[in-house]
Amino acid sequence: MLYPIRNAFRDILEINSLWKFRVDSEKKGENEKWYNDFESDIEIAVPGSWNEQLEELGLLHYVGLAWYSRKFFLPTHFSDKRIWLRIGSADFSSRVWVNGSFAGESEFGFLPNEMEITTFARAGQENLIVISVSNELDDDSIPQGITADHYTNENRMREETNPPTRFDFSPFGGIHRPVIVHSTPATCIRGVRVNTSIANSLTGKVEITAETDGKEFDSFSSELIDAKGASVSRSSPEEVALRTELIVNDCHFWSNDNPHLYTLNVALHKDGKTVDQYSLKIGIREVRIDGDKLLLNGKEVFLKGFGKHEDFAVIGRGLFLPLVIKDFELMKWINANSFRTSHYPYAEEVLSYADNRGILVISEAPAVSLDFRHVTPKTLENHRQFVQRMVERDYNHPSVIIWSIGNEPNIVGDEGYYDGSGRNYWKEVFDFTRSLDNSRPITVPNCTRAGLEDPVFEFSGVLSINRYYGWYEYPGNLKLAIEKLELDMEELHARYKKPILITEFGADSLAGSHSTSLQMFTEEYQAKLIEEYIRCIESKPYTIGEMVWNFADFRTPQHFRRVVLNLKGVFTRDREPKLAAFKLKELWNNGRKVF
Ligand code: GCB
Repeated sequence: MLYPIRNAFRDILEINSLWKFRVDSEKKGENEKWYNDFESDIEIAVPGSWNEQLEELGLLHYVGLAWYSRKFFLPTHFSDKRIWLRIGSADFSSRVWVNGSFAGESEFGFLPNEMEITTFARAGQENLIVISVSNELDDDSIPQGITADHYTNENRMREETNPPTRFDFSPFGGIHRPVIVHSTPATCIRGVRVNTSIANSLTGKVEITAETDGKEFDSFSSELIDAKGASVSRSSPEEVALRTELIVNDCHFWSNDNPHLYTLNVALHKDGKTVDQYSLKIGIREVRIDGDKLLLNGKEVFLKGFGKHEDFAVIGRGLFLPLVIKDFELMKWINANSFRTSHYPYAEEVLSYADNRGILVISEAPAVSLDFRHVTPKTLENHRQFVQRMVERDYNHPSVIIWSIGNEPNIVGDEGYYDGSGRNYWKEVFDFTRSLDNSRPITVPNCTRAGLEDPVFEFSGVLSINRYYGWYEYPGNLKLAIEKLELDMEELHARYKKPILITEFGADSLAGSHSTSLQMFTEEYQAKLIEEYIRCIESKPYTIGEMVWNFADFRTPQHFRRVVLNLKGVFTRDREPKLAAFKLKELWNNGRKVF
């Protein structure tokens, strides 16, 4: 799936800003044909979640259906083109109508919903887009949903959150990423996949595969352009196959220290004329696990970073570019080199920026806290489809070095998970992911409750663990916490002989709260816990990284253990540094291991 671009053959029109909005808690909109437009005097900004924007209308914790509508003028020059509509993400599911005709739907939040609208759209006229968005989830969806009844029936009332979720982040609803109408020629490039490798220390290899729609072409070409605009390698335009290999001499490989990007131009030709062209930035690099090491271009890399969230005041989960810039500046400031897109794929704009800035990314599918007592064949099917779409979307980003295809399965600690059903499930999802991409390691972070018997370890290339000793277990007791952490790491490594990544560890701290003793919730306790974890993690030769939970405080569903936000951020929600941020900056100085 390609990000829309503008060039001599393609155009884009962003349909963001203010949309008309209406809540449909009774789900009557389709019967009443709201897709032909509906009455409302409420407006909402796109991208952005409805929760905090429209809190005063009672939407802070709203889970249900809502409708968006927007009129827009489609320029006349779109008339001889194919026209597409792409919603960067509408969470968690959406249905779309253009000028009253049903155009498409998606059950996959956090990913683009793209559809062809050539037959519905009217160039040179005003058009109407209506989108219904729901943030409801169920047993079949990825992530899975939960209801208040589940908690009661399972006698887990003390775990109940409001709204009920299986995860610890707000189930924000809304259109969260840009809505773009774009055009392509009748015969067009619809997919490009790039595999890069190092032929020798001076030479890079780029294998390109393209997918097209339409038959009106007789050749395909590709060309790599360097930062100065000079051509560094090109295929012969006679190439009919949609597959080609380019060799780059004097190659500048992409790495976190030197995130060198080339522009790849691919084109279709007919009778000697170009009929479509697509361009994207690529980085030439190789990722590999060798024994207990993670290698980038053959050199060991140790991940120092965070689990993050797409979360900010008012805009909620909406893409907010100033925040993307700020977060990357803060990651550079603190000497981090990586982050995990916990617990869902982030906006493509974020990944492109990571490519530019040389920040390494673990891209995650939102199969968070799967409860195997409620997993259905449809859950598995949705999980596979989700991974397929995520891999397709993010494949070409050099920054993406690891796939995480879930997080903390069996957080409820159910025995049934170990009877082979959990293993079969994960085998299938891992095998499937590997069949889509065998160039990157695949992992699933494990939680303490699922234990070291968790079947995800058998299939993971990197063993990822989330540990909260010193917080949820052994609160306030850092000595015991570190002993437990060390035991887990040693046993895990002895059993599986694979590298270990600590994908989560941390403590809540209330900015401004201090103590001279070890006292939970103070900035000192958070900083000390992080420092002790890092000392232990870095003392082990088989660890490949440490990711602090979390980069910034973030909003969660209501629960007695959360004071509005999860406070494990080393930055506050508005990005002010806590004590732990200064500690990390010092510990991560120059990207060297300090212990
Ligand atoms: C976890 C989860 C994460 C939570 C975190 C916490 O294990 O993966 O989503 O936010 O713990 O703070 O409890």
